[in-house]
Formats: sequence, structure tokens, C-alpha cells
Amino acid sequence: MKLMHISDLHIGKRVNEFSMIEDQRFILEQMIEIAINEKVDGILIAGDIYDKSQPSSEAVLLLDYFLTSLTDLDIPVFVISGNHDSPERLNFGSKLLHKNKLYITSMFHGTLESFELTDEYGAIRIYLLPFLKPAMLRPFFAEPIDTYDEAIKKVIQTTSVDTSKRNILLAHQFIINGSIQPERSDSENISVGGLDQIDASAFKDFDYVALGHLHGPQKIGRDTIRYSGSPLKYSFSEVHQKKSVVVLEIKNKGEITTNLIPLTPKHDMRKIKGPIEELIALGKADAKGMYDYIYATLTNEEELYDAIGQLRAVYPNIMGLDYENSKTQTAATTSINYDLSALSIRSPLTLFSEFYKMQNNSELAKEQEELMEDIFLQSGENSL
Ligand SMILES: [Mn+2]
Repeated sequence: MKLMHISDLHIGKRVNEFSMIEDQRFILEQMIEIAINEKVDGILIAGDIYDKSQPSSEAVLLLDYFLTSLTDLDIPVFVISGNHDSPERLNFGSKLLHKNKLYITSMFHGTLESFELTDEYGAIRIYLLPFLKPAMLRPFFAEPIDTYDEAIKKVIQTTSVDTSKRNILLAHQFIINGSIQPERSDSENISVGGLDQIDASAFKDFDYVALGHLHGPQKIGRDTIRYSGSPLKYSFSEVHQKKSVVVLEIKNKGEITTNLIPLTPKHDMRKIKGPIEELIALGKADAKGMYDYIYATLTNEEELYDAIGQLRAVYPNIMGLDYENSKTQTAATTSINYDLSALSIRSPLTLFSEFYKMQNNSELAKEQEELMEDIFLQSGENSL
């Protein structure tokens, strides 16, 4: 049996005020093609379907198109909610949709919901664990459960998993492998203090764990506990990630191979760096790349007039810029050790000159110094 594992679609997301909806439509169509070409027997979607608990109408339409396309192909689809989804809204019609082999579990009712697929090797049980916080277990268990780790272990314990069969789990949580921390990205919600960490040992009963939450594709410990990652780069901390889907093939129990199939975005997200003239020339020579989502770092020594406007004329989807030159490099590391008691005996012009040097790593020019001297004199400061 072949299954495709994806997650963190974040349909409807905006990145730096740019709508991603057309990029998402493009990448979802690519996933449908992969599902067809690979002849997969099921799709696992591990949470963060939408970006917001109240998704926009265009986001709802796009998800509807995606799920309908897959079920029209008669491919069973298994969906759990992530921390970005509203459990109640995603749950709408979920029982009705079982008829069309669309299995959405977004609400927790005390035990793990599961469904069965069969192939020539027998049954495969697919367990759906929607995003959970410890507090959400209170109605179901008498004893106090304070941590995410306890919560997930408790839920799995109370679900009798038949370990003689092949078992798959979908989960949307932050999983660590002992003391090894996974790779994080800026587009994920980060909880302070690591309270949300769950050790991968919780999943020993499952042959494959299809994870969502972290946006970089990666395995956690063994090859068969995996984050598929988001299908698109949703922050500039992800520019080096290769986005992909996981296609796993399961034969007999314990016989699982995973294959990462790369995704090609409509627009890449990347960082560029150099003097503005060079970046403009590069953009003009790159008819496709000029439409990428760009973060530019300018190495020009002087502040440029309307640099973002100049770049936007060539890179219409530029999302941000900063400068890296002798001023910015030294500003962060230079500090002047002031003797506060001596401040009062320094003239304002001396103090300003020192401040200017600290900020810009260069001395005031003669005419700048004269201008400041004038200003201090006019403001009634006589002790220059
Ligand atoms: Mn996410």
C-alpha cells in the first residue's frame, strides 16, 4: 500500500501581506498530480489545514476543490486538525463525508478514532489524533494531566492498539527525540519553555507516524516518524528547505519505505544580497526569478533613495530589505564605555560626534560638524 503524507497547508495564509492563495492552488494541484502518478491508495493530512480558525471564503473554496478532486479519484483522505484550525468548524459534515472516504477528525472525544484500509497483506489501521492540549483531556480523565507529553501518552494508552497489525498515526504536535531538538522555522508557533514537547517514545506502537506542526521536512529519530513539512516556504527562515511530500510504501509489518517527492512552487522564496545596481541587473536578466518572493540585503555604503521602490520595479513580489555595510556591521558590536560622571563636562557637540561615530562607524564630516554647531548655538547652548 502506498500513502501520501502532507501537512501544514495553511490555506489562506498571507506572508508579509502577500496572499498565498494562488501559490497554494498551484502546489495543491501538484500534489494531486503526484497522488495520481504515484498511484497512492490514501492521503494523510496531518493538521493546519487552514491558517486561521475563521478561514476566508477563498480559502474554504480552495480546500473544497482539493478534497473534492482527491475523493473524485476515489482516494481515501484522512485529515486531522492542527493548532491553527478550529476543531468545530473543520468538523462540519465529517460523518456525512465518510461515505465519500473523507475522514476528518478534528474533535477529541476521549479515545483515538481509527479507520481501516486493507491490501494484500491484510489490514492497516489509521489512527487520527487531532491537535490536543492537556486541558482538553480534563473532561475524560479523573487524574490531573499537566504536560503535553503526559496527555499524548495517556490518550495512546487508553486506546488499545493491536500491535500485531500494521498501525499508522496522524498527529499534530511538537515531537522530540530524547535530547535532540528538531529544526524549527519562524512560521511555526513557538511555545515558550518547551512545554509542548512530546518524546517520540510515545509512538512505539505505530509503524508510521505522519506528523504535522514543524514546517521543515524531517524525521524524528527513526525514519518512520516524520514531519512532511509545509508545502510552501512560509517564512524567510525556510529559504534553504526543500519542500516535499512523503510517499510511504507499506508491505508486511515493519516493511516500510519512505520516499520524498520534491514540490516546485509557482514562486520561490529567497534572499538576495549585493549592491542595488547588481541586484537590479540580476533581476532583469531572470524573467522567471524576478517574480519570486524576495528579501534583499543591500551592501551599498550609503542610504539609497526609495530602495524598495527601485527594487519593486524589477522584483514585483519583494517582501523586505535591509542593509549590510560597514555601518550596520559595526553598529551592533561597538559600544562606548561612558564614564557617566564625565558626561556633564563634555560639550553637546562632542557627545553628538561620539554618538554619530557609534551609529555610523565614521567621523562627522566638516560641514556636518559646522551644521550641528549652528544648531546647538541656535538652541541656546553656549558651552561648545
Ligand atoms: Mn503549521
